[in-house]
Amino acid sequence: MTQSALAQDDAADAAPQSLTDGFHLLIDALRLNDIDTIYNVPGIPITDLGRYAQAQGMRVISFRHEQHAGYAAAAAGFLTRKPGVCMTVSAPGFLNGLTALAHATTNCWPMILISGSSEREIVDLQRGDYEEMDQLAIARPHVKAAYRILHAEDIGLGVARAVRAALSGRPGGVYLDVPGALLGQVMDAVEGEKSLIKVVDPNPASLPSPEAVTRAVDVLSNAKKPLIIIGKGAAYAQCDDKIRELVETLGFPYLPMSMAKGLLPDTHPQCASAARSLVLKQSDCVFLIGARLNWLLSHGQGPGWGEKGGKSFVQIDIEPTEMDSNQSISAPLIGDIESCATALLDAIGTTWKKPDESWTGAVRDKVIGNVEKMAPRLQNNNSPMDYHSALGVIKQTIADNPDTVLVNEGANALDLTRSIVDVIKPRKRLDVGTWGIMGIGMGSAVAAAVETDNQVLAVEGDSAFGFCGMEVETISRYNLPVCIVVMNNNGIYRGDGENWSGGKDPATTVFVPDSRYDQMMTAFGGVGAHVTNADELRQAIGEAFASRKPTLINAVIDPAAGRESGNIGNLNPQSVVAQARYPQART
Ligand code: ADP
Ligand code: TZD
Ligand code: MG
Repeated sequence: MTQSALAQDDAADAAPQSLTDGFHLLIDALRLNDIDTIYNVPGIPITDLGRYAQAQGMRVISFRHEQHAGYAAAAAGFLTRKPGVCMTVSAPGFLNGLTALAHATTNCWPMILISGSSEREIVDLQRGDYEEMDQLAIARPHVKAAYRILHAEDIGLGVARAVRAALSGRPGGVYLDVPGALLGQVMDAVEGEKSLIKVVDPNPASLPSPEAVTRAVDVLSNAKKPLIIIGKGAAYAQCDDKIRELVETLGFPYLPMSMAKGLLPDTHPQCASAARSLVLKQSDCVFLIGARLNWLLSHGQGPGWGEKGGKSFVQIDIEPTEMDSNQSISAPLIGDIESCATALLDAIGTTWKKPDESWTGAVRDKVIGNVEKMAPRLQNNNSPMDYHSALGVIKQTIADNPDTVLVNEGANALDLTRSIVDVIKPRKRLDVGTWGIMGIGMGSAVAAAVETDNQVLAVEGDSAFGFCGMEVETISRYNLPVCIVVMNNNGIYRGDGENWSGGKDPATTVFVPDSRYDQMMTAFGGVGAHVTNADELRQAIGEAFASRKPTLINAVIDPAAGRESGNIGNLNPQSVVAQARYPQART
């Protein structure tokens, strides 16, 4: 036996089996609540917490930056309906993780950020501790709940409160503050075990009232041109068969929001995605299922929504205060989606009269016409590619491999992928979410691979990828089946921007032209490919899927192919002064 092994043995003797500590209680409390994975970046005071968690059989995925560990935890929460857990060090690590925690809260996904922190007596007197910060106070405005645990015997309680807060009602982010000293606290092992709490029914069914159901059926049955909008709350709810039954029984055309794509296959005959403008404008009744009337739906108003006051709204949501947040909701159904859908189906029975063919047929004709119009654009083999030629290949890839999790971010790279690439199965699309964040890609890809073990295809704008690109090392290190396609158009929106002063600095929106992002993956032992046309792209993706090796494909896109801000250019502020001063600004 070596000297150090002997020393370890002595130490083990000195710590009898009858004791436990804060480290182990925290790990035991998480595991007791079915949390088996932690997304983390190590450092004081949580380095050993990660080691011990791994030693105890948890999956601990260490990232290069906390923001991406956090985005992974947020995506894991959406995919699994369990809180995704991210663990960070104090102050700067905590702040890096906080962006992702706020993102989880904004998207209504369950996540717990556990951050080590400095000691209260030093922080509260601002005596200047290592990475000192009042993290609890800073977290609070961005989360559903924030708790600090000071005593080992309260760890069970703290974790139980965090799990329940994250999952119950409208899900969201929870912050758990873990001062370093807590982890080293020792207590009796039997007492410690007794102090742990397994949360019972953290996500209880919430039934709509019978009056609310009757009212909703009344409004829906009076509609002549009804439309369903399905949001990512419905994807999160994991009652896919019930939602499909409801949509098919009602017989309304439906629009899936971005991350609700695939809940019913995008190829479903009632899917109206390719007739979006028509159905938003002409419908007379909109039935929202786990979708908010926020900016992504122009707040349910404006020219795209047809005549003012020309629509009634029915909405299912778990959160009562969501109602009337943008438009008057004639029939609110407050409850969980499964209970509401079940109650509606029971109420309408077998006598439901589907909407008139004059409406559903017109929508269907528009869909078929638009899909046919798009088809030839998706089949060109030009070099460099435009977005459409690259996405024609990706569309076929997903059609052939419907279990693939498609991760997607960028501007043009996002908007065009969303509208062109059909998703066939539920929860197979992860993207920028409610905030439209750049940089969620690699964290989401890691979470998708870790949580599902399915092949992941990340379609990334070159700018979007830049926010999280260092995590290709993480993907390589854990040997995850992730294929990244960087849509490389040399910049943000377009790669042909100019410096309007005529000076020597590059334009604010362009990057080093003809960069080779593929070499970032080969630097870490993964596979890199550089492709300039659709045939080469098809081959590179085929090889990545066959081998399941970490792969990065640098897909060369015409720098002039994109549009400013993709589909949301109208959100850019404009002024007459600027337009008079810069001729280039006139559009
Ligand atoms: P999208 O961006 O796809 O339109 P949002 O994130 O805006 O979707 O809306 C999701 C909505 O779903 C939120 O208002 C949330 O409260 C709600 N929600 C989440 N889970 C459930 C559930 N199980 N039952 C009912 N509503 C839910
Ligand atoms: N920072 C963060 C965190 N989120 C953002 N959404 C932005 C900045 C602003 N932004 C967008 O909204 S899209 C985008 C930025 C920087 C990048 C678009 O360029 P891209 O995609 O290369 O990713 P395309 O294909 O060139 O349009
Ligand atoms: Mg770009």
